[in-house]
Amino acid sequence: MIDGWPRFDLYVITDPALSRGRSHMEMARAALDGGADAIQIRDKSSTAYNLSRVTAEIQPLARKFGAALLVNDRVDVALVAGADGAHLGQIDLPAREARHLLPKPRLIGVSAGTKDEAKRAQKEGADYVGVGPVFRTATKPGAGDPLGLEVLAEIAAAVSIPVVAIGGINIENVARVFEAGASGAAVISAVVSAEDITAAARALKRVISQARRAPRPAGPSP
Ligand code: TZP
Ligand code: MG
Repeated sequence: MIDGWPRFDLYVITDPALSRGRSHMEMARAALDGGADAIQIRDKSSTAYNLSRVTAEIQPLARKFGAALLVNDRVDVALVAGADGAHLGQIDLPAREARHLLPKPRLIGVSAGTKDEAKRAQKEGADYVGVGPVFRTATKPGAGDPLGLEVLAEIAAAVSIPVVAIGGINIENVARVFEAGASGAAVISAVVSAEDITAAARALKRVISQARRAPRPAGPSP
């Protein structure tokens, strides 16, 4: 496991529904070439068999790039495929139980849409929370209304584990999620639907690096 994890400046989710026909491996390779720090394999329609094979194939590549590889929803697949971790929604296995199957230093991420969900995920041992949708997105129709940057900032202030913002993030708005206190930006369409996945990831990474260097606006004094 790599020192300093989880550092998820740019977290790219490979969803074949939005990939213009490109495979998980093609998406992952191109995103890693563009500087993605983490890859999540997300495939709601795949069999466990295929998902575990694809994940096992991508893992050595992610390792070579020093990036984390996570599997959406499926702790079992992450485990057998040797992935670095799993990302779990509110209806997936609870983080505390998932941790028995994926002991540290493997990573467990949990989706949270409220402060309470984020705090519970932290208490249950999650390594990071995915918070969203921050902006409006057509990618996940049931994801609900956008939280907006203020709620993102409130959630980020309420937990000490990293907050990875998700939902409708693109080159125009990515800096704002870091200004709001996120430590990472997770994207699907802005990268995997781009004609040139590597260029899209690289451009986002450049803006993220600038945003990280910019001083944070002073918050309320303690
Ligand atoms: N969870 C909350 S919003 C979302 C997920 C998986 C979709 C993010 O996709 P996009 O294309 O980056 O808006
Ligand atoms: Mg899920």
